[in-house]
Amino acid sequence: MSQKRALITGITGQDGSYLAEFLLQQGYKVIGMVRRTSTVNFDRIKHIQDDIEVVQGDLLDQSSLIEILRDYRPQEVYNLAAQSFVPTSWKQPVLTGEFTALGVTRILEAVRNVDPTIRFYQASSSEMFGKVQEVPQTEKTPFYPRSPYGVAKVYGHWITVNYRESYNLYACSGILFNHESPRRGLEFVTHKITHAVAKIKLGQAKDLHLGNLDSKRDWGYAGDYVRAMWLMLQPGQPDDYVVASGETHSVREFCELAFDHVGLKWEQYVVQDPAFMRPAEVDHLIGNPAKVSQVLGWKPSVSFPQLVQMMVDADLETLKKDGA
Ligand code: NAP
Ligand code: G4F
Repeated sequence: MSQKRALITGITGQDGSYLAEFLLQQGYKVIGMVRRTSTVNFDRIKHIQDDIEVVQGDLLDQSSLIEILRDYRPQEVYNLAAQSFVPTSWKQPVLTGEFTALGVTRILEAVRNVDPTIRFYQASSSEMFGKVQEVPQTEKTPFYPRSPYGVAKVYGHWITVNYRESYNLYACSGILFNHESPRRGLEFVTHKITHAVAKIKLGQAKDLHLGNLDSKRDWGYAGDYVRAMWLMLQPGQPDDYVVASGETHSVREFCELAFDHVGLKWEQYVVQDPAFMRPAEVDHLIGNPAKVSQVLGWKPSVSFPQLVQMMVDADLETLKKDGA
């Protein structure tokens, strides 16, 4: 049997790097789309760079997407590229819409025109639930996004559903709740906390400024979540799935566990700072993963406390290495 080929947009991101590793383990040829920058930033994929093919393309440029599909003929496309930081979406709402919303149509159009048998995964988000209409959230919960990012993701979700229904594409939308790892961008709250905890422990920082400590998220481990993406594209019916841990924790609880892990008391270091408050907040996310568990057999392997400890330990190790 010939080797399967998968294209990942956003391969330089957190999820792209874990998905690429996972697909390589499954025996895939992995093609990663990266946008042109003046200096390359392959930190998250440098350990697998020799095993994957990196190609230039941009979700803003339709012809680059068509050309990549024509040249590499993947059987699976994972659309992970996006402007993914919620606060930036208020500062750059139009750009966020171009990448995160219209970018999905551009790649779906490329799939439809080049090879409609391609199986397509869209990285949708629990941010679409926003001001939640029910608790916990399922595939049937109505959306009420609270940021330009959330609004753009709702568009990306519905255009994926629409192309599945209009053109019979094998297109799936994974509604993923927050998933984290040592590779998470430093601006996201989990990595911001664990990085600061490690710095404070090593005497390199004095405090940690955060926004809303009461906000709650359903946090899981990114390495587990990319497995769910792949499962959605394996033989069966194309559909949409909520992927979540089914637990929710506050930012305050995350701080408590992270500081506890290094023997410190979070109250002595955390400062609430209005600069990190959002114009509109998503207060209470908790997903129900029953469908993905029953239909695809997906289960997470890393618990919330294990995730926090893994991230603190990784930051301590990196900072110690950098200092040595
Ligand atoms: P991330 O670390 O921010 O990575 C985003 C990726 O998209 C990067 O590789 C980035 O490239 C690329 N990108 C941005 N704009 C692009 C463009 N115009 N053309 C081509 N590539 C572009 O995000 P992540 O955490 O891995 O998340 C992956 C996807 O899942 C995103 O769509 C995100 O919105 C969605 N999602 C994430 C979570 C989560 O908790 N992590 C939950 C639900 C949904 P550069 O390296 O060049 O910036
Ligand atoms: O870590 P966050 O920035 O992630 P957020 O906004 O939930 O978005 C992430 O998860 C989504 C899935 O639901 C993805 F779609 C999206 O792409 C991204 O990966 O913030 C989490 C919570 C928020 O309620 C925020 O207000 O933490 C609160 N928070 C409190 N202090 C903070 C801070 N967030 C950040 N980034 N920085 C703070 O200082």
